[in-house]
Amino acid sequence: MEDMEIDGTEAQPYVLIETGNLPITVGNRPIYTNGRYISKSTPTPLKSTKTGVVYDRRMRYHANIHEDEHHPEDPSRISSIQSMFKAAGCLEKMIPINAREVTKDEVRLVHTDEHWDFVAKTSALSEAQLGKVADDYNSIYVNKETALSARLSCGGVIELCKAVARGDVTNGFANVRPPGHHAEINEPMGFCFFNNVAVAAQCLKRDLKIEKVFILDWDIHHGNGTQKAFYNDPNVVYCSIHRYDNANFYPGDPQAGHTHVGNGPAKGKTINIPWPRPGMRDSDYIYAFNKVVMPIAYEFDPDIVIVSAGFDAAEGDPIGENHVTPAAFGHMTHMLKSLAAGKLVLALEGGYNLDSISNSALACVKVLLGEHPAKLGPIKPSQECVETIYQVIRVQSRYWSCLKPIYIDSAEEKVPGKLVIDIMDMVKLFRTRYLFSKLKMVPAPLAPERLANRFTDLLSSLYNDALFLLFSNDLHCKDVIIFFVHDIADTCATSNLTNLATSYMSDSVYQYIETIINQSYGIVDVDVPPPTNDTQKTDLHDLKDLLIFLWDHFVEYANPKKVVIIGAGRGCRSLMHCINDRDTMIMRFTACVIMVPGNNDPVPTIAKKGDIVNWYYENSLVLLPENHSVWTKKGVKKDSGKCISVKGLNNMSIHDKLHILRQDIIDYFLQRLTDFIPPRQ
Ligand code: OKP
Ligand code: ZN
Repeated sequence: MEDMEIDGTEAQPYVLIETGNLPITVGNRPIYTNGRYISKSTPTPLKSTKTGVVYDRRMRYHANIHEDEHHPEDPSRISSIQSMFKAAGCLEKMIPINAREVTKDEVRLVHTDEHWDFVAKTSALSEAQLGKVADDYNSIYVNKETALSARLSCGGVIELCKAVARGDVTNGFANVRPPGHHAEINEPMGFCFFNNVAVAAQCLKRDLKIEKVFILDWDIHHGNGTQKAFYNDPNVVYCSIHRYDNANFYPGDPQAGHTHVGNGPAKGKTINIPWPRPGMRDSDYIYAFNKVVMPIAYEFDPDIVIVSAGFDAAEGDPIGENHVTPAAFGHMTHMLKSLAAGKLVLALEGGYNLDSISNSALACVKVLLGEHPAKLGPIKPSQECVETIYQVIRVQSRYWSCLKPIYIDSAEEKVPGKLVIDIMDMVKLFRTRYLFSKLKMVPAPLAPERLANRFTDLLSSLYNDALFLLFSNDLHCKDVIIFFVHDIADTCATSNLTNLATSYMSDSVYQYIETIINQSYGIVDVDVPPPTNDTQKTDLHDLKDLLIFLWDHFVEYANPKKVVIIGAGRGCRSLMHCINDRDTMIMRFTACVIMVPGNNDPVPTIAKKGDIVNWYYENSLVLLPENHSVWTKKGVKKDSGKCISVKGLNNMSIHDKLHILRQDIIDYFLQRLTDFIPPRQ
């Protein structure tokens, strides 16, 4: 019966083979005839992995014409990587794939005709003209060989991608330069001429009928060119992890922010993971992979994965200032290998420390060849990482169902009859109830009619959604009011809430509130939400207006004898605006100001001249970690207040700092309150 079925459905010849006890399978079922198994004539051996490598020394010809000044995008980048492959014994295990010059026809899949002509013509220019061309564009240099090198770099990536797509090799590494991901449709930029990866992806679609391409860009810089090339293309995902610094890091464009997600049918097919500061580590990258990159990649289910593999996020890179180790690059490669049946291409982009890029590239290639990645320590993402990923998931969960169970954010998801609550809302709700029952705190009594018109919008968005205000319920009969502006309880940041049984909420702010209430002081407590989008600056501006409003209508209006102002984290900046704006009244009533700024926030300063500067210096306490950037300056100016360097605060979250500093802060303001002589009323 079984035989019949097989013979009837399959045209290939079968042979009978002696099998002993081996279970031979055909079409997933062992076939048995007369004591022997039957199988296809060529029993296919387990397919072994083949790894391709592209290298051509002519890509070294593109070099800076000013030989005396060293340029980071140096020819020796690719030769030192290649020597490393050789020295480690990897080169002989890889299959060389020849680079060839990209054709105009291929380049035109991404770039304009003019761009092709422009690059081609550079080889005929004089030295002076070459220098001028370089000056005309954003961060490039050109020599007579640039066009050749750029064409080989792009053609090399195409050839490797095609070899992988066809199955000639399983995966591979394109050791190429100049890089490509900044190259725009019509101009070179950021050391790049042709967008190697973008052109290769288009070639795969056109020539090999590949449908879906996943591009992961782990270069420290955002690949503006690649993002643009596929911004409307639903079949190509562009996912980039990059240093952003609020659009201050190269290429310095808000397009690299997490709210840029693609257009039209391609919404969600651009995924930006923008780090807000330098110094990101293995844990941050692995966390981004675990939470965003891999879930989306599985859901997208690509036919091939191409990595814009710059190594300028590596430990030791002079430009990137991140700390990714070879082990983490190996792990990221390993994870990506699990997609697209292993079809994976790594194409070099940036990376400017020769040792770092060689070691990192080697770690990747070893994994491509089948080695296991080296061990990594436990994954402890930084607070900035968790906040960034939270924002990315909030935005991307509209387009990727794999992210939805974690954060359900948009109104249309709140199906009637289904109970769906944002975790942040739960935390706020809990705090409201807890603080109410324990300490008789009440949510801000901000009835809309009491608000000037301009705050109605602000509060309906902030108050209900993110900003969180609590007041002690009898503010108007308090002699002392504490005006406390701090970051929202960053509970969820440490417990990722993947397992509720082992997740805890701890709230260092609570300890302060408890002390304040026990002293029967009044409190106006403002929880500043994490920034929610690229317009952080506007948010803070609004917050400043709100703080001034709270000062006028609650603190000053309650007519206390003494006030203490405490700012922590993001709140410090807006609080300082408020102090600058209400300086006269604040000087009259305030016994002291305590500031605990965030690690990467500048120390807020008094903007005015005159009395307020001296007053602030004498009546403030600004608590900073020893490694805060303010200490690298010559002397801290008076307008920054009384800055104190505190041991043991380095790199600590606001939450932990408040916890550790609690006794000192409380002792300080209690003492100041005792010493303060209120103005006669
Ligand atoms: C290329 B790749 C100008 C700085 C210019 C250019 C960096 C290009 C990086 N103020 N920096 O993405 O590594
Ligand atoms: Zn880069």
